[in-house]
Amino acid sequence: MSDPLGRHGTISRVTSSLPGPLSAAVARLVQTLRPQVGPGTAAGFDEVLRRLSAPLQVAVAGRIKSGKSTLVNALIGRRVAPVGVGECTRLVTRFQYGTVDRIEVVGVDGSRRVLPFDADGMIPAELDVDIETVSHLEAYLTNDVLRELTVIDTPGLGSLDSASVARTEKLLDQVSQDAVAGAEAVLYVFTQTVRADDQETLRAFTAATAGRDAGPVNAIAVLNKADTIPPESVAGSDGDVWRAAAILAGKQAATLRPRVADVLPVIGLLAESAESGAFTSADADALHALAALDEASWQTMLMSADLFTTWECAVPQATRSRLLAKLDLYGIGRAVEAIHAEPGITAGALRRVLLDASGLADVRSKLDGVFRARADGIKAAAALASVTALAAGDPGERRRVHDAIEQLLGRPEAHQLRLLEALTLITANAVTMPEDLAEEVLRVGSSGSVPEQLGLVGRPPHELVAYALERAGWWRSFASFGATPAQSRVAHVVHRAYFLIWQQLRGAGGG
Ligand SMILES: Nc1nc2c(ncn2[C@@H]2O[C@H](COP(=O)(O)OP(=O)(O)OP(=O)(O)O)[C@@H](O)[C@H]2O)c(=O)[nH]1
Ligand SMILES: [Mg+2]
Repeated sequence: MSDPLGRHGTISRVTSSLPGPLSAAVARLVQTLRPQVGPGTAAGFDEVLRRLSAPLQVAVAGRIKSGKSTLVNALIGRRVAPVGVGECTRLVTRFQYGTVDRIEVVGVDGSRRVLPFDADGMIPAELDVDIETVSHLEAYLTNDVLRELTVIDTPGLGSLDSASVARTEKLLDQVSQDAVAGAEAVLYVFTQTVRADDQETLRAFTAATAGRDAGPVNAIAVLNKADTIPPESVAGSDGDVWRAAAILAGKQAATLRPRVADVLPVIGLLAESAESGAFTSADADALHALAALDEASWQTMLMSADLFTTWECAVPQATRSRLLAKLDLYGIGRAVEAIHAEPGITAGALRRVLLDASGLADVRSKLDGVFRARADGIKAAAALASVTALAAGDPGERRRVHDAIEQLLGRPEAHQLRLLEALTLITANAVTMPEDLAEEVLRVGSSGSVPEQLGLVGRPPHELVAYALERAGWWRSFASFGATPAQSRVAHVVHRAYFLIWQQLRGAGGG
């Protein structure tokens, strides 16, 4: 059955483009409720419906100059987001799929004006209008990545000396909350050290975007600019930059979990240059010329960017500056190493080496695994949160929405949404649990694969069945004895999750 959560065809116009059955069920709920609410709430509902059928919206967030726009370009595979300086880096830009490439400047008054790309095909760094009158930019691109993800590039959050959530929210207010309000997932960009207040920023940002907290289901972080980490500063790195980055990323993940699913090291600059066509055969030729230098000169040049550009050598300084801007020292070093290992290497193969060195492939597969694969649940949960918020002002509407949602969540097929809700309560610390139990809830709630949910990957089916049943029983007794009322609500949800898993496994012939 293509529509497992309800009647066929009732909202086929909307469901045809929905990411899955949970979103379809929520869309149906919203449509059923729509005639029963006032015009203001109804308009909000229409927006929720529109968002449900749009691609998953991922905001790229982080501190100022952490490399967010560079990473956006790498992901889209085109240098289109302005990088470095210019007023457009202070604006929210939404990159979405469109059949004709275009940029629109959206005014705070809702007006829209088409803006031409600059000569390099990028969003111009400066607008010829008063920036105060601009809400955000919308870029439509014919691009396969954007068919399934809308990417929202955000201006960097400044340093928050007092870790004040209120200030962060104010900052976001200035840069148009509207444009990021639809974000359903977050890709958080860090550089070398997670400062204590970054956790606050993460919380503030997600609170101000989706109106929900970030968690392992809808947030991923990257440790960007991995190439700039001095490996000697990281114990266990053996002088290797990438190993140092992996170690730091692992530590950050431990600090940030469960607010993010994972922290992955990446070199956004290399990824951008390799993926966007910025790395040219002329660049490859210049690298070949550098590879021919004597070893002593070469080692000296690699010591700093200044030495690299000013040292006497046959390659013109302007060419060296260009390489530095595209690859930085680490990328240049890696490319020259590759040429030494294989003198006949082609420009295409060299680009491949740089792409592999960037770590982008892992980021992409994480995005796929965490966001795309779960877009249905993420979008449905975000929509329910929006609907609840929209109806909160009117007691009658609030009750009707609440009852309808309860009815929906009571159905076995929609239980995943209840689980996502429980997960959010725990990651946001709204309900505290002993650590091992919290871990278990996270495991059950943040994966779509039964063996992963049970923590029994690779085990035989009968073990899975027995374990699901045992844990179902355990959580039921915990819910009744020993749990606080808040814990008990979560425990009932977890109990039912195990029970449904057990039923599903038995149905599949596992027991
Ligand atoms: N070495 C190195 N430089 C990088 C990397 N990623 C980005 N950069 C550089 O960092 C600078 C800032 O990059 P942006 O992408 O503009 O950063 P941003 O976070 O979008 O900045 P704002 O939007 O102004 O907050 C640029 O000069 C990039 O070339 C990286 O992985 N390694
Ligand atoms: Mg930027």
